[in-house]
Amino acid sequence: MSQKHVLRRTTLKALAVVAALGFGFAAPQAMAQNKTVIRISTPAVPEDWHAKMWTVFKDTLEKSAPGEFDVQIHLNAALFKQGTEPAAMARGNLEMSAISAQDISKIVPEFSIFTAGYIIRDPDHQQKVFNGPIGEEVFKPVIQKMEVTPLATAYLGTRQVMLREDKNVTTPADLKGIKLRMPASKEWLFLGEALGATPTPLAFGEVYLALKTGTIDGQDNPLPSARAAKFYEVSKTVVMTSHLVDAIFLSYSTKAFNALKPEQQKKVKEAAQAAAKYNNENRIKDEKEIVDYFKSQGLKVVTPNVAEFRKVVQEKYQKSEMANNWPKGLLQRINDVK
Ligand code: KDO
Repeated sequence: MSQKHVLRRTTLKALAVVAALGFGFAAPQAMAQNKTVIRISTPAVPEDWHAKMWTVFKDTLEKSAPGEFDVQIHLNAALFKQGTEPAAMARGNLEMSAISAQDISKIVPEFSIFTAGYIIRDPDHQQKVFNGPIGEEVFKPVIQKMEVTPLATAYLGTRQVMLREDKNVTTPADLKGIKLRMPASKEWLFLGEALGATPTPLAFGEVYLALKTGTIDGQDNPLPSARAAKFYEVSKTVVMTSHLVDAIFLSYSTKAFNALKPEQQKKVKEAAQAAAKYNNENRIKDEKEIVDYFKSQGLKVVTPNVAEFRKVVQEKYQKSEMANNWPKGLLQRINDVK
């Protein structure tokens, strides 16, 4: 073979490699460009139902809208710190998250009615309230003022108090002086105070260590979340206060949602509802069996005087500044939902 020939073949080979490489890089980029990216951030730990539900969301959407979306799930508050998700969504840095009533109340004060203890009776009551006319009405200012669009209501569970020491608790008076960790916002801290404790703000991800070292005396969470985050390993008592039938709202950045085609909006909403349904069913089932699990782990499970807790907590809320923001008649309407 002549030198000229060898050179030509080498050049052709090199061109082929460059072309292949070029394609290699270009193809995924083009794919990503065609897909709408949905970034999801949540402080939920992987074993918890409201973390797993996002995989249901992703799978459902992949089936109903194949190749249209690139759903990216970030657990453990790895992308955004707990409580900062709504602002990130409003700025367009995040498409989805499951936000709390406490997050919403910061911008929509009338929503604080749903942060009050002993208002929502049970998961069924919660779903009826948020999926009915009340939900439609209270979500309107959320969409307008917060620029996030709630798509489905997930039952986070019924919150119970857990303590690192062995203690008998009957009434709120027994929680006096207890450093009870609450998420860091004034609505959460008020709930801790209403329960009779000394509320201490801390992010969810820091609770395990704080219980272990004794920086805090206890925390409140639904029991499935306490199991998923292994809080039972560093607790001795569960007090079944059942003080908050908690919800989180699977929400989409309004700007990003409005940029979707109507049929995509419908599919995204359906996927969010499928995710919430998966979470709700599993969590409700879990809550029925979980007390036995905690007992098997050596924890003492105490049933306090719930009627007394309810009375004390409700009185504190009724007298609070927060209650001034509650729309007239809404409490009665919530109570009337059967
Ligand atoms: C918590 O920090 O106690 C809490 O239960 C508050 C909820 O609103 C929600 O943020 C939840 O944590 C996280 O999703 C972790 O389970």
